[in-house]
Amino acid sequence: MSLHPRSSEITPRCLYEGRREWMKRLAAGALGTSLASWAARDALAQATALPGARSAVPGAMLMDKPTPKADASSYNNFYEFGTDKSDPARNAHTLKTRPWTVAVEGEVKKPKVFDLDELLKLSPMEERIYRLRCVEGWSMVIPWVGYSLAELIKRVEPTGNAKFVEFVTLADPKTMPFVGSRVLDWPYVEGLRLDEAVHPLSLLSFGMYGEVLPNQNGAPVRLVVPWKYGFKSGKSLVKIRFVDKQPRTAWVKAAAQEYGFYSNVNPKVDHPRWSQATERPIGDGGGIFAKKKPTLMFNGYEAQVGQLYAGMDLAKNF
Ligand SMILES: Nc1nc2c(c(=O)[nH]1)N[C@H]1C(S)=C(S)[C@@H](COP(=O)(O)O)O[C@H]1N2
Ligand SMILES: [Mo]
Repeated sequence: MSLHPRSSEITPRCLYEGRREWMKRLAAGALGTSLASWAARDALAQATALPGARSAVPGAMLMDKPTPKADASSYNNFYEFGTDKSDPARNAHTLKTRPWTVAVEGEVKKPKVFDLDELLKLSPMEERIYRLRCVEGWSMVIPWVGYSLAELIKRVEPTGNAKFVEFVTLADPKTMPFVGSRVLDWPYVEGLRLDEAVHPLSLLSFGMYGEVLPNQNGAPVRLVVPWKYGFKSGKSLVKIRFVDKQPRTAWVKAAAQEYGFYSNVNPKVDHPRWSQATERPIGDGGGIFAKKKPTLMFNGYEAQVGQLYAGMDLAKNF
């Protein structure tokens, strides 16, 4: 018998014998060295749990069946790690998510650099089942864990000059292989109007499926703005800046005629190169043959956010 069983050999036995039985067996047996690494791995697995209480925010608990976790963590957009959907899952293990700080600054009375542990304790964790709809036409339903961004915003007290909020992703060429490539102007910057940012549905997220975020989904902290196209939800945030002018976001800089500042999900306003009327749910083996379904105004969150855009021409302010 090998002293170093691969995890592919351990896992099935674990499953049919029960983990506890198997751990006892390992402890009693002659597998000392592999026990140490297995125990370390087990501790790591436990450290990733991040439960959240069912959210009471109106609209936060979508009734749709969640996308399988394996799909949500292997089909990603995170250009810092490559432009292929499978690149982030393959490459993002190099991202170092601790220690981690988020600087909250600009037009606020109480600017502050928050340590990740402080942020994790700032407000109770909630689970929210949101649809995330990519501008490319695919969508997922994900149980996120986090709390309203408004909880953080009220701590720093925006001044009267704060009209917009800028969200800045880490840009570390040593751990992010595509930072330095010319696909986008780094760091990745996104932005919201202040009233959008303080809307209770705007989620500062630390986890999904009851666990801390996988790196490829934007660990250790990201935004999820469910009524906007996916790219508005910046990942791996290191800075949140309150400003008086509409920020120049990474996608506006890359192609302003294709990706507007607002980017609200809208089936009636097409992308210049394709329709936005339908979407393809990812997962359940559907792949590229999955049946398309109609895209909903504001991604289905119209009752909650529609009034933010009253009187605006959404074809012009796309
Ligand atoms: N920093 C950063 N954030 C990002 C992106 C990115 O490339 N870099 N891609 C965006 C896009 S286009 C989408 S659709 C979502 C995807 O999130 P997910 O991989 O967790 O589903 O992340 C958004 N946030
Ligand atoms: Mo996207």
